[in-house]
Amino acid sequence: EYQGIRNGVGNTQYSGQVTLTTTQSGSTYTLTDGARGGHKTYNLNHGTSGTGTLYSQSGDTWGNGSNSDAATAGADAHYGAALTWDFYKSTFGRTGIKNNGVGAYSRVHYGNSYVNAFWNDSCFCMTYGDGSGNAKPLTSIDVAGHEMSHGVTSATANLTYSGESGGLNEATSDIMAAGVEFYANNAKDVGDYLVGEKIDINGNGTPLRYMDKPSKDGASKDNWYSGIGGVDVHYSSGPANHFFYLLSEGSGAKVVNGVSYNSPTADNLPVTGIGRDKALQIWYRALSTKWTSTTNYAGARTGTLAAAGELYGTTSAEYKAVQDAWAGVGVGS
Ligand code: ASN
Ligand code: ZN
Repeated sequence: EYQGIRNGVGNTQYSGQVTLTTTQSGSTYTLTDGARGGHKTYNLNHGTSGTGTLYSQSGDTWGNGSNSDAATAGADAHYGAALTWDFYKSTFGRTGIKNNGVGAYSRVHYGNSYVNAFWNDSCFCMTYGDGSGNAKPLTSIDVAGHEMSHGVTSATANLTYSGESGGLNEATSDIMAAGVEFYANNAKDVGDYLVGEKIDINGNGTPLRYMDKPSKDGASKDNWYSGIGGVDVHYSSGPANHFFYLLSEGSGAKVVNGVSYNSPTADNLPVTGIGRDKALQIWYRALSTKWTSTTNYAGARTGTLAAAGELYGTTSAEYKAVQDAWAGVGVGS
């Protein structure tokens, strides 16, 4: 019987109609991505353990764009995983989370009314809740990119998930999530420096996090201070997210893809952005070749400066922008 890689159709909740890479085996199709290390997508059907069941059906069109069809979340998760794979491959030449060509797997419909998503190194898998109340399913592009990037961080610097290194770990996931969302270039979910804006977790349309001015969420820190290691890693990520925004777009007011930002600096000095593509290269090079599990904010600064020096030279505008952006968030001199 025929067996092979297919281009199916996904009717997603967040990205509209997209192509999904699937696998046909005889008359059955599954959400198995043979073009991306065999990444599979499973339906937990409200369970909280094991894999549930691999999405499997007789046709190759998945979901109806809303949560009324259990395959819609599967389509979004499968698409998000493919985008994340493609982003890392095309941006950094990284093939898979461990850079070994091997896919992971996603699980959707975790538990009941679960308003979160998470990566787990033990199962090497991603899990998404359905949300609750105002909060929609957690299967948006940026959440997929955020969670899978936790796996990349584990496989590289392995930043310990507490203290300042934990904030850098979280920021890495937010930064790469923004990278994935811009890379996707999807008109229904445009690239932005916001995290989780499609989930509506607050019920008023605001995102989970803002990279231009992290304190807009009411809890994240804009700038480094002695003692920031004592706050939740999703808030101590603030200075690093802010650094990345400043390095990419510069300080002050700016509109990107129709979204308005206004990024202040701790030292009230301006930062001239070098563009997101270069900022991503600097961050990834530091993550994958400079940092270790105990890297703190001071170490993040020296690591990104070393990376910028190698990529662009120590007398470059890029190197100076890294210095200025860290000073702009209160790190170093
Ligand atoms: N969604 C959360 C995160 O990836 C789960 C957690 O708290 N680790 O940050
Ligand atoms: Zn995270």
